[in-house]
Amino acid sequence: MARVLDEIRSPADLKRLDTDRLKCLAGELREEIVRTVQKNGGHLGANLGAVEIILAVHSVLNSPTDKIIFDVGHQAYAHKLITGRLREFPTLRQYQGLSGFPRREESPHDAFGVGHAGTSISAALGYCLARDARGENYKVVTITGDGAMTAGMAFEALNHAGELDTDLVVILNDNAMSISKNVGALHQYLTTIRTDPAVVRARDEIERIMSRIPAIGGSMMKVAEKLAATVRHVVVPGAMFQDLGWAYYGPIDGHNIPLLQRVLREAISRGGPVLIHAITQKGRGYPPAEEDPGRLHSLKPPICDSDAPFAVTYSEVFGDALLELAKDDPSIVAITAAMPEGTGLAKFAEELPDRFIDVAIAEQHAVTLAAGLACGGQRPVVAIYSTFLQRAYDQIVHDVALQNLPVIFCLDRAGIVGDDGPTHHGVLDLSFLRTFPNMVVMAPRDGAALRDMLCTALQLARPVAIRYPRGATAAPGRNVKPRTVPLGKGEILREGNDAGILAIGSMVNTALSAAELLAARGTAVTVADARFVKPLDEELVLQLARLPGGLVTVEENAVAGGFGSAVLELLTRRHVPIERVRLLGIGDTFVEQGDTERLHRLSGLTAEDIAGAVQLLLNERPTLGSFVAH
Ligand SMILES: Cc1ncc(C[n+]2csc(CCOP(=O)(O)OP(=O)(O)O)c2C)c(N)n1
Repeated sequence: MARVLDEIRSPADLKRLDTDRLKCLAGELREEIVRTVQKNGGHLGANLGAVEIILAVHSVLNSPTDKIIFDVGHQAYAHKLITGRLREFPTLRQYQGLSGFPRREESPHDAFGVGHAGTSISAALGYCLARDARGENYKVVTITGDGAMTAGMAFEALNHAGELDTDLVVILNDNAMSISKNVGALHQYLTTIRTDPAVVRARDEIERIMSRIPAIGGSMMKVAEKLAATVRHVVVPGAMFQDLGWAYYGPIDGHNIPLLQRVLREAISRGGPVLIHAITQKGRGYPPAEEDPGRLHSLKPPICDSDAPFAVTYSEVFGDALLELAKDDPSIVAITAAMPEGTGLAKFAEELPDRFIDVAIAEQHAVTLAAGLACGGQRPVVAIYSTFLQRAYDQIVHDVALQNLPVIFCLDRAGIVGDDGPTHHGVLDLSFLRTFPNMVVMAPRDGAALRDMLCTALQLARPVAIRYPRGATAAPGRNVKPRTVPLGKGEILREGNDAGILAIGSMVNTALSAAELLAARGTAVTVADARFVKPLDEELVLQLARLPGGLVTVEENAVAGGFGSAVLELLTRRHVPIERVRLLGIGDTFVEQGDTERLHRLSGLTAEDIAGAVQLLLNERPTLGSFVAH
């Protein structure tokens, strides 16, 4: 049977569809999303829950003239499917395929690029102010999750917009879930609105009134006034949004398309900042995701063989090690910003709930909270993905490093993460962390080293960052006790007299493979695991730089300001010539999405690339200033 979806070339086509056809389209969109995510991996629950909101918004607005701005953006698959990207949808999250998030370069309908949470209202307000200043006349609507609403930026934007007289509609897509269950007082507040019997009665009344509003016509305003009075009577007193200067409509059923359309039209005609509180169900329409929305938040692409020999992930090693250490040290506190599962802390949360803190999507707060905890005598361990810690740059500088506080940062997903793409690769952390005075920066080459580094960090009375990649590692031996690593000491793993390879973290094993390739070609290299980016093992660096063929540094981080740059700084400080030094790492570019193996290849980070760099060094005659930081 012909699908409605196949008739939708652009959102303008939605305007021809009646409610029944829109409902049918919602079902087809869900089927398309489930089918593609099962094949390619990707975000499932949030996308399924946002289908009706997206259809309602697109059928009322005129995108791309009107601007629809997503938060986080992993709810936008239905939006992609109805904005001319149906044919390309099978390429979702693949190399050179459709992004899993809105991207401005992908479509004029993607009004703002996203991936990190909490940006929608700020970006939308920027659009509104630009529109007003330029005398333009388009509408701006955000689709903002209840999780995203816990981010500091969302509060900052609510605060700002609430005192401006600009037309902006925020649809709060409230499914009571972040990735896992949402947390915090705002979440409690929204839950009260959702479940308080008086509010539920008011909501039913609103829906009854709204269902009587004609699509067009003069009585609309009157009915709307009655609606507003009802809302004010029951919901608004003390309502946070109203107190901040926003008109508040809701809560309404976020799966009821005609109701959403009517409330949105009313919100637009009202003017000023308006928040529509829409209740949705994460995973809607796909029973496994409805039953376990946390687990089916996202799916991984089908397992690739290279993962097979490994039983554990770095996240698991970290979570298990911290739990064991915390059992012996009652001052240890684990902190996450809405990622208990992703960071491997779920077991810790279960076994030591009093020493586990989930601050919601509030990375900046997490860091300064940790600083306060450290001042109060606790040992905070902050587990945040590398890419999301970028948010908390100043908190690390000003609140932790400047006061030399013993806060431990555990940065998961450091390096190239794969199909989530440029918003999620964690390739800048070494560059920024190593510039902070007092900070120790380490990167383990495997799970056992991660445990050792965690143990080491707890011995140090200063800020420490440990960064490790996404994915699997060999399980550290159960009976092997973690050891402390001497501060600022690397480790030589293989000796050879021709040249040196100094690698850090995830690149150490690749460097060892490069040494094998070189050995087969008759070249003997020394391979060392630097372990520390800061403080650097000066002796080791000098020793390797003096090998006749020179030295190649390798890191899964930007070359600019990264580990190799630190090595160059050291060598120039010690007046060692640097013309026989090569830096391998991520170039001055945002790495695209794709499978990690391909992205490593494209970034020049394979064993063959490292071996090639060594060989080039050996073949080249040294010329002054010939080092390449690509
Ligand atoms: C700054 C930041 N921190 C953490 C994340 C990881 N993350 C992705 S989605 C998500 C939950 C978002 O919840 P919500 O906004 O309610 O959207 P939903 O998935 O429920 O639609 C989190 C924590 C992120 N994307 N950005």
